[in-house]
Amino acid sequence: MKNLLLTTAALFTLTTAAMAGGAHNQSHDDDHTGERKTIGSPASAGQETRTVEVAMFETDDGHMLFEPRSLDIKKGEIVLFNIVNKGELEHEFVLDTVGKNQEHKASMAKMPEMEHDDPNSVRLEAGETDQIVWNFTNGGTFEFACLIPGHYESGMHGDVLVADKLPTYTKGLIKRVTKKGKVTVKHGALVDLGMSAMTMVFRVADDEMLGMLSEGKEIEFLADRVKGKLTITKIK
Ligand SMILES: [Cu+2]
Repeated sequence: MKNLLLTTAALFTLTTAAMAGGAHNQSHDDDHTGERKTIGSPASAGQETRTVEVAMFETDDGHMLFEPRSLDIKKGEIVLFNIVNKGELEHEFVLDTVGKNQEHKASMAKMPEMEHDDPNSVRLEAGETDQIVWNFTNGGTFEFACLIPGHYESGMHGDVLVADKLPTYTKGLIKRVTKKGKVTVKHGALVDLGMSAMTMVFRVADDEMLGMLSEGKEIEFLADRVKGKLTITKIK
């Protein structure tokens, strides 16, 4: 999964990055690939071309999550995020490159009381809501995350794919799940792979995804060939 995303990201980082919002412009625009890229720039309410509702919450089994778990955004879209903290703890929503989130997370670990006030992030007490409006001017794979110590590790992060052409999700019904990480899915046409509707065995990207799958569940998914095996890489 990670490798696949990094490859995808590399394809889209050819554009020279515009200035990002946020207070860290001068210092660390480079991510670990050494290329300059940013997630885009702030915009104002009213300019949005799409609205996305984001919920933050804790689960009974000790996870902390965002809903949706990931996002696909068309390059050039201006997105208004309506963010609500449905949990009992304080949470944040920080939209940035994976590299910058890692840096930011490291400084938060040293100084947990540190609070940012950047246009690409909000920090909300239980029950609070707020908005971010963001212009996704650059293609790539970015991230939203909560960087309060321990929260990222508990599940509070998701991929943001920004691309000219978004992948086509396929609907499927799970017929069988094996412990070895294979799932049998009765699915519609896999448009991007040029395959018609049928029932087929797939690998899954990781254990986290395997845990989300069960017999009889209906999913919308992306699949690709990973190391020669048809693999479910993403679930909506
Ligand atoms: Cu959090």
